[in-house]
Amino acid sequence: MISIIGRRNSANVQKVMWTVGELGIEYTRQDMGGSFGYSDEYSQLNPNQVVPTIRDGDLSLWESNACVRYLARTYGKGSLWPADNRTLALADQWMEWQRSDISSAFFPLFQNKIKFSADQVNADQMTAGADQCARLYHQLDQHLEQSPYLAGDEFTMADIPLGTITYRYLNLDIERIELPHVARWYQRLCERPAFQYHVMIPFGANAEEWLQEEINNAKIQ
Ligand SMILES: N[C@@H](CCC(=O)N[C@@H](CS)C(=O)NCC(=O)O)C(=O)O
Repeated sequence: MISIIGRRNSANVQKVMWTVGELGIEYTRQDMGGSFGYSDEYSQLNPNQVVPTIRDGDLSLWESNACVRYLARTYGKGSLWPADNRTLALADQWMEWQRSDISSAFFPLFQNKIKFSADQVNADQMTAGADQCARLYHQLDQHLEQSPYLAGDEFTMADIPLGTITYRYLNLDIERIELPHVARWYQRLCERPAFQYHVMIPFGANAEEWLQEEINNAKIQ
């Protein structure tokens, strides 16, 4: 039984939840972070004061993409974890790109648009994030013109981190450039029950609604 610790409305937690959902692994999830705060016991497991952390037997692991890789490699060889090294390397590349480029562009956009109260909003930061996302998603769109999934013809772990952020990006009330190939890939993700259940959950339109959704999702497995 895998234990996942982190609030259900965290994108980094959702990556891990989606992964266990795809793999059909038994799990329990415990609320932590955000309005739930951090227990002393959790801080011993993860000194970064962020979520998620997972536990599998006596292993305790943090960093969401490392958790996705661990679960895919341990429980999904030949499916989420590609069997050949070339596909594996490409999967890794897109996961790194999500963690570095996409994350640093999207985070300020999402924080300012949804999570910050009016007096905290930094309009310049939000515009810069939106411009950066447009540039990166255009690049992603060009890649997905050639390839149905990020690492090739099949769905792999690579699609999970970027798919999770893309749900949020495409559902933000902002102007976006046309992304026909991203849209087709995203539509395929939307057909997956584990994506629907763990990722496609409302996140509200402002700080108050965000918090309400966090509370609404408490205890849901
Ligand atoms: N690099 C870390 C980042 C984790 C992270 O920043 N998580 C956010 C939620 S998405 C968090 O814990 N924020 C503080 C909180 O929720 O209390 C990872 O990928 O796991």
